Amino acid sequence: MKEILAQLGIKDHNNGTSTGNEWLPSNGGVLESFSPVNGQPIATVQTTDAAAYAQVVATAQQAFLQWRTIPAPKRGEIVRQMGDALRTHKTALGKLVSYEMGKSLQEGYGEVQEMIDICDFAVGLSRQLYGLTMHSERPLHRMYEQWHPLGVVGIISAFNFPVAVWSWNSALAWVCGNVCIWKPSEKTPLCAIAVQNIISEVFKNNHVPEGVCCLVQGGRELGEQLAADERVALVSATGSTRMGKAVAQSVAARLGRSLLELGGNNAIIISEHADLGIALPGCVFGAVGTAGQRCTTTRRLIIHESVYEAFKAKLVKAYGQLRIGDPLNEHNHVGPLIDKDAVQNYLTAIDQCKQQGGRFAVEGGVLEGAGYESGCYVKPCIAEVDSQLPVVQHETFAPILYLLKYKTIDEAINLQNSVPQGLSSSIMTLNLREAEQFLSYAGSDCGIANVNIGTSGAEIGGAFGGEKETGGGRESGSEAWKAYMRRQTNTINYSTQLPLAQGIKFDL
Ligand code: UN1
Repeated sequence: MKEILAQLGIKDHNNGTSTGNEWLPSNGGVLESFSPVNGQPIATVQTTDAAAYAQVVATAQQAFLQWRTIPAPKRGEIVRQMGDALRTHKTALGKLVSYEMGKSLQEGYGEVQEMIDICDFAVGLSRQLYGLTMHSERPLHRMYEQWHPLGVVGIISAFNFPVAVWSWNSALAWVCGNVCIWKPSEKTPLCAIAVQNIISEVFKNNHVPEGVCCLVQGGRELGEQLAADERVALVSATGSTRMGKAVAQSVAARLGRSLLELGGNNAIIISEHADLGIALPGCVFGAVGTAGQRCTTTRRLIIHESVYEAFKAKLVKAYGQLRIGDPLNEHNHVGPLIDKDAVQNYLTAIDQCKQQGGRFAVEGGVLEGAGYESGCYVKPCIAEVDSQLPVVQHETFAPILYLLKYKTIDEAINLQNSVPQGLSSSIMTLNLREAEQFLSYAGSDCGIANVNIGTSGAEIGGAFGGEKETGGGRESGSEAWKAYMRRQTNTINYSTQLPLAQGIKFDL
């Protein structure tokens, strides 16, 4: 790992604040990053103090005035080079993601691949920031709309996707003409430094001014500062619903814009018409991948009563074959949770589930002994519940899967929707009628609804996000770019008269 850290420009003690190429001195507190893989400290990061924060925001504001003058396709060309730089560093960065966050190496590489994919998407987008033209009701008038950049975009990202979620936001924000200030999770500060080192090189080669690509590091207070800062036009925040509500209130109080991507409580309906052969890997990967720490993780299976016992047996068998251990060893399926607090939350949820009447088909527990010294490795577990108990309504960021039984498709859809969150959902069925019902206005209430694939692992081409407590934001593909721009309606009169709309007469 030492070699990888050196390759990515990470030292034992790092400055955490950057305006691009420059790293600013700061007297903020120190974050120490520990790897959940082995519990060892990796390196420290100096957090951003008030003076450094002030300098970052002022530099970003200044940079915006220049960056917005660069034509969008030219900004896209810089983002294209960013994708190439990420291709070059994919292995090293993927390994660091795996080591600092604890996800499997394959998923670490997959995360960097998502960054590359969104760069490619953004390059094309840079020539497609389309506005509509309208027919005016007045003669010799023309109406159209333009999309202009917003200014400074603040990006608050979570530990579970320490680099990809930032890139979904920043790649789009940049081609749209904005400048970005990134506050990564305080649990994965080194991944952010590595990315800053990779990206700033590209920006330097293209003579981009300081301030387009900024990094600040710190805890909750720093996030609150960004949210409350009226100079930050848009705050895009990914994380818990608790955090999202605080950000939303603070941004709304100043009538700023927020884009929220918060908790999920994702379910897969396993119909009696399902192909159980494909349902099984979809459910198991969804539930245990990233050790249950994706916002798209499968947390509930809603299974038709006629296939319930058979499918449960398949799940129990598959869980028995899971290899839990060092995520950098490609042989393992499941790595550690991020830290001991997460382990505590997992244990608390298991206790609550038992108290509320849940029965465990696969028992949980914390692993001990050789290879598990960090204390962060837990057993993915499966609980059978008769109804959506309070613990089932809540998102526990850990590999706990709840099984529910249903009789009719209406009942299944109702169960799927009867939680506060609304991110991702799936149905496993070969029956066209129920698949279409699930996708209809009367079906899933989530931002993502799939048929015959699981709830996690969304591609970047679609808009990513969800409803209700998930926050309503959409990131990544489709028309998500519009959240990073302001729409301006333009009416141009090329006549010799001044007719008023709505037929109003105003003769002088
Ligand atoms: C997240 O967990 O915050 O759909 C993002 C997925 C990934 C992204 C998850 N592409 O599982």
